Amino acid sequence: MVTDLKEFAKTAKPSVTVVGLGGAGCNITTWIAEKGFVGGRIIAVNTDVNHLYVQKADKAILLGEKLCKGHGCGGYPEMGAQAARESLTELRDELTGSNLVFLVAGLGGGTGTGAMPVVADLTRELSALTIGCVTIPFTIEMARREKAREAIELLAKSCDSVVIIDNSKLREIAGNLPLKEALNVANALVGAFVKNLTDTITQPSLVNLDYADLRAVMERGGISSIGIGESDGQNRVEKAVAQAISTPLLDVTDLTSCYGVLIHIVGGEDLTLEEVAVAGELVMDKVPNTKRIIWGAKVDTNLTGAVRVMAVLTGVESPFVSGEVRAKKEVVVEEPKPEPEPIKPKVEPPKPPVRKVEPPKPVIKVVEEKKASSSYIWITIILIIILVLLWYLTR
Ligand SMILES: Nc1nc2c(ncn2[C@@H]2O[C@H](COP(=O)(O)OP(=O)(O)OP(=O)(O)O)[C@@H](O)[C@H]2O)c(=O)[nH]1
Ligand SMILES: [Mg+2]
Repeated sequence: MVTDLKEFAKTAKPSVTVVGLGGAGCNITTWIAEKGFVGGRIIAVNTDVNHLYVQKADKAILLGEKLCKGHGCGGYPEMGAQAARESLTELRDELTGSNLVFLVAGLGGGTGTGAMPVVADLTRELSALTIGCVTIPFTIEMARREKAREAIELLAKSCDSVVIIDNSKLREIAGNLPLKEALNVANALVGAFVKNLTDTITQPSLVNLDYADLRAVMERGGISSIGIGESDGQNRVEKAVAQAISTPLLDVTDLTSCYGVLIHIVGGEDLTLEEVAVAGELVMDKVPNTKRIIWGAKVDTNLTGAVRVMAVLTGVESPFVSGEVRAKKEVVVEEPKPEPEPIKPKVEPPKPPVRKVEPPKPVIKVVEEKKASSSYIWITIILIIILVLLWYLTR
């Protein structure tokens, strides 16, 4: 009987596939492969052959060989979509039988951005729970962000959930890092999300996540935002949860009205079940309007003394996706125009208004001069009268 159950457990395990699409997507799947990925398969997919052949994966697929000739898509998502359609048979062969598919990419280029919606349509057709995991470019990459926004509109329709990390939000958790290091932080975040989730579903963990539970939270979950927090010492769980909830890696309009919440906790060997339960309750307090909450926990011996909490909020509304961010940007672009005006007064003051007042002075002088000249006349007249009187008396 026990043997039967063991056999059954093996076949009942969900089949997980992680697909890295484009340059960033493949960098992330290579990060996962290097950390050791035992719960599923990794497929690296790119139109750029030079980047593809150095990746670590169970399978590599060169997308759109005829269309792109192994040179990439040069930032054109339409070309990425076309390349994916060209390779659809190969993709279908590799993905058939998967229950859970993570599609991973950095949005903003051509291959990942264009190919992901096409591959998502395929995996949904194959009845796999399809979770898109994407990063969106930094705020300074304006044109790329707009491409990313358009792709998310498509992904929201074709994926069950799209977990989004805004590269610009990384500063809040990682500080002002050089670009390459910031991208590595993003890769590690997306990679950890995929790996932790897969581990808790497929490997024995402190608290296992059930594939059916995951499906209940992520299926038709729409846009999802992740928050992470880490702490040690006293009240480490409270502090880690507070941090995870207060710094979502995608701006959300209203945190409290999300559709579902997935909490994942990693701690050292000292992590207790009590702490796991407390973390769940604390998150529930912060998002009171959701009933769909699931959590999993695992022990990582490298983390003794500390806990790391990851909260995934599904079905959120984001100003980035709804276009409010774009609208704000337009205002920002227009704002500088009136700016030169306030500078004018600063330039003008040197015109001394005091000097303008000075000209009346000559008028005053003229009046004084006139007064002086009339008194001279009177003195002369008086002198003449005195002289006449003297002359008369001395005669
Ligand atoms: N998270 C992350 N983002 C990256 C990485 N490398 C590049 N990016 C960003 O991801 C976006 C897409 O870049 P790539 O993945 O190189 O583009 P691609 O999908 O290969 O598309 P093409 O090269 O145009 O065919 C850009 O905005 C990059 O700035 C990376 O290693 N990690
Ligand atoms: Mg590329």
